[in-house]
Amino acid sequence: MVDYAYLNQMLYMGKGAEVKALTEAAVAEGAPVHEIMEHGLMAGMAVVGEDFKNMTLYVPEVLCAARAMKAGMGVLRPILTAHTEDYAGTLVIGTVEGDLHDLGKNLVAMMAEGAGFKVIDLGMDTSYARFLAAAEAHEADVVGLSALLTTTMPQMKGIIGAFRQSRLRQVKLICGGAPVTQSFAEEIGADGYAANAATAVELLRALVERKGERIRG
Ligand code: B1M
Repeated sequence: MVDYAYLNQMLYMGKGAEVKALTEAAVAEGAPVHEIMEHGLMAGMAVVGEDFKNMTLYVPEVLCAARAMKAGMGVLRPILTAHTEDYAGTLVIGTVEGDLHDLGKNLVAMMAEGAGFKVIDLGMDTSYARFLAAAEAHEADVVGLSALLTTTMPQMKGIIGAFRQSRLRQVKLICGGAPVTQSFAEEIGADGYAANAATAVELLRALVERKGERIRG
């Protein structure tokens, strides 16, 4: 049986090699990928977040924990992103300017890829100009914005405004990240909000389906 408490602890301690090995072992045992992600990796990171907030952990330790989480996510990536069908649509995704948090965005990107989307990942600290250029170059159906800081959330409003004033005004824009809410998304004129990676994929599917209906109709 997978010892998720131990995996949580290794992630908390920033032990990347151990997290990788434990994640591989969990996969080999046949544990569901979403269970490993939630109970093994995200649960460990949730404790890091709590202790960071309470100032019993500091940036260097949090960085190590984030690296360890990436080591585990690297094991799950090929499983989450495997798909055989044609592309369901094109998603351009990034963390907004000034924000260096990318784990949640990476997870959304991986799950979208696994759901059959072509994903163009712009990384973190992404300016509105890069979002616009990538959406145009890749003919994006949806642009996904991630923010983890209350101070970078306003960037989302600026990016949506820039899209609406450009010739890409039809592109759907969705947002997410821990401090983002449905009401904030509505307030800034986003086409959708998702609280986690699984609901982000549902939202993406619904948005491209609606676009297909409009084109057919
Ligand atoms: Co930072 N950090 N951090 N941090 N960090 C938070 C966000 C914070 C809440 C910690 C705390 O105080 N409890 C706090 C923000 C407070 C606030 O704004 N109110 C904070 C702070 C203050 C900071 C710094 C300012 C600290 C400092 O320097 N003094 C600094 C800022 C740097 C910057 O961005 N300019 C900073 C730095 C860092 C690290 C670099 C050390 C590291 C990031 C490493 C990395 O990402 N590569 C880090 C981390 C790891 C965290 C916490 C601990 C964990 C975030 C995380 O990765 N969670 C975080 C605490 C927390 O969130 N509780 C914290 C796991 C991830 C899978 O979840 O990202 O929420 P999450 O993604 C979820 C959903 O939100 C959603 O789906 C994902 C999967 O379910 N989602 C989307 C995300 N994006 C989406 C997009 C969508 C849809 C859904 O559509 C497009």
